[in-house]
Amino acid sequence: MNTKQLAAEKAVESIEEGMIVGLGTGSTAYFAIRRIAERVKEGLSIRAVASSQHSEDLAREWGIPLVAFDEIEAIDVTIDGADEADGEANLIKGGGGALLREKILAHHSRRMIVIVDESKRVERLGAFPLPVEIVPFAENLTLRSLKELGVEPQLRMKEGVLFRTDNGNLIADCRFGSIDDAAQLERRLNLIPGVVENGLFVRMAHTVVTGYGDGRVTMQD
Ligand code: DER
Repeated sequence: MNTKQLAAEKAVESIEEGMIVGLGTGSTAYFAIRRIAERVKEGLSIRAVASSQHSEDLAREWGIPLVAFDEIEAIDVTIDGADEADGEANLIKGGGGALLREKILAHHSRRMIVIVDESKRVERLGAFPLPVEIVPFAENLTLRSLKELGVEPQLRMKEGVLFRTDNGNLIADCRFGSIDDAAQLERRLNLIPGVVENGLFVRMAHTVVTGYGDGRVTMQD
């Protein structure tokens, strides 16, 4: 079993009967969704909401019951991956381009469980370029505001064209390098008109599950 699958399947053990479950996005979340579908087939009764069209499609394909957002008050547990996780469970997310919907699910979740392999565990956030979601309107001006923070934002491309999120927005990947104060940076970014959201998840994760190459898996609350 690979390290992402190790972490994912350990996290899915936390799902209980009757829960509303938030489905993350990415290759690690893929294993969690697959294991959730197995448990549903074994009789687990849950309903799910998805953080991306791709994850929603997987849930439908694999038979996980979905529920509309306007039918729920909150999410009991969200299981999602990350690009980086520091010792305080602060995260950089958005490598898969789903950060806005992922952050919405995380915010409304009683418990957010992050699933990573050991390569994602860092002392300090920032080696991974920070994804920033911006609206496709006057984006050159928004990019200029980002540059004033000392970075060279790169609009994300996919198959030779500008990448669009499920929300029709653009992603600017910003190499801040080592981030000293993630909370302050998150606030500064979101104050820029044109910035919709960014990939800093500060004090949002309750549990980090890590899979290691030697077969170990740890769960830190
Ligand atoms: O886009 C995201 O935030 C994803 O969770 C992502 O960053 C983690 O993706 P991975 O599990 O494919 O490494």
